[in-house]
Amino acid sequence: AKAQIGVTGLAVMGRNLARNLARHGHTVAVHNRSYGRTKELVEEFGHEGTFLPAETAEQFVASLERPRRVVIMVKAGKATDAVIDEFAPLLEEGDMIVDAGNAHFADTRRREAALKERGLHFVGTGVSGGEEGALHGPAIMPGGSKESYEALGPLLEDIAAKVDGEPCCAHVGPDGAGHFVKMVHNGIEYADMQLIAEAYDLLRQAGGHSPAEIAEVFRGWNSGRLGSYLIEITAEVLGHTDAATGQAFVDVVLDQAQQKGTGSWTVQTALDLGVPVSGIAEAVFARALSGGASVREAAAGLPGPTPSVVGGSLVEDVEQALFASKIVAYAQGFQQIQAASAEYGWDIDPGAMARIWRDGCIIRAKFLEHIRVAYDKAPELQSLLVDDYFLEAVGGAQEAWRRVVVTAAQQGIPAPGFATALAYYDGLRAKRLPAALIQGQRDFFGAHTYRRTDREGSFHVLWAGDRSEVEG
Ligand code: NBP
Repeated sequence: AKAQIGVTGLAVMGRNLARNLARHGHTVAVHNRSYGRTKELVEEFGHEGTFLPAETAEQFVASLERPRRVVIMVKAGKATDAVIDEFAPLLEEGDMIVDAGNAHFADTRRREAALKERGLHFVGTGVSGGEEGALHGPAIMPGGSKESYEALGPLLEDIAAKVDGEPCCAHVGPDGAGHFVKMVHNGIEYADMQLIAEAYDLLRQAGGHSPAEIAEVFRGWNSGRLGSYLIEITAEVLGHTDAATGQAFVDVVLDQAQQKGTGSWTVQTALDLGVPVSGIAEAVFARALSGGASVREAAAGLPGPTPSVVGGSLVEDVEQALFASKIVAYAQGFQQIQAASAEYGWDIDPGAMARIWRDGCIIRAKFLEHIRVAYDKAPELQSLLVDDYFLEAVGGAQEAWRRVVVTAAQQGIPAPGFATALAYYDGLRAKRLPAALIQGQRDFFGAHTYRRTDREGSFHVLWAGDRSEVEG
């Protein structure tokens, strides 16, 4: 018998994805550049289902039923191109290459266009949830043609995470749409983690609570509207004690956050699209700031207040600030998805994205259900912030949110995520912005012209002359 699907690239992700497929009763062809990993997989997990191990690309391709479905799970970048170059000549019209790695969506667009010319479907697919997700049910975000989804979708939906029986997998849109949405997912993940870290820092420094106490606070929050995987694991990390020193684990970890790049991609792409994803950007910059060891050391003597313990309703206020800032970060991320969808003609359904992120992925959270409902009610929603549920939540949180940002500033505790989210909120709701003055400055030094509030057209003031207004 032939295999319904094949996986090439059997490091942690590929191996677990292949096992997940086999555990669901599919016959899976498996291949890896070096045969050792293939052998290991079959020896260790062969009993879990039917694997067809292949030593060469030719054997692998020959063991697949048609149309062939080849999943590539290798290191994103050059390795992906190398594998495509190796397999494409062996495939026939109508076959599918599925790139399940973390590719940049622009690479996916390029690869899709090239393979289409050869009659092959190229499906750039976002897979979220890390190794555990790949094995037990990830969130899956496939791009590519509708036709390819007909042949591939049922298999992917089968192995995806489920919420009330609904799979966390949906066709996102053509060419690079799947990888784009996965990228924004990761960007939102950066923002979410930064906000949680700021909440911890405020409770620690301004609240005077110990990591163990804060772990309890997070546990409580996890059973409320903030309920999510990231809040849950935060409580676990904060509650952990370092075995070697007996200290709180969080106190022995070097405070320099690393990154693999998808957060930066999100921000770079947002800049190109002109979408203000300030929450994600601050999160990426905050990691960069933390990693700048030498400049931090040089600046350690800069004057500032010494944080002192503030009483009152700090814990409740921080919960409100965290929820409101999180809503802003998601609103910005969804706006970026909608902008790209319009730019590239992807026709992405934002409600479906919220639906498939409800489980399997790192940002899985209770509140995604509200996002799904909001977009199902109004697919053309201008911003999540104007949906009834979110408007009420943010409106109700804003006083506490402002108190938290003020406290952070007064105490000298950096809270860039909370502060930028609040500034975005106030910017959006402003009746008049000082952008009018910026237009005046631009007209002054560069004759860039401006539009008026009271009539159509563009205008310019003869600044160097008699300062009369002319049509621009
Ligand atoms: P890695 O990203 O560590 O890649 C290792 C795999 O790539 C091995 O199978 C290796 O083969 C293969 N490979 C390389 Br490297 N260069 C190759 C080449 N020139 N030709 C053929 N094969 C090559 O594996 P991973 O951590 O399992 O991640 C796989 C993909 O999934 C990546 O794109 C990653 O970004 C993405 N992803 C990872 C996670 C996660 O939590 N780890 C989550 C979501 C997505 P070899 O065995 O012969 O060296």
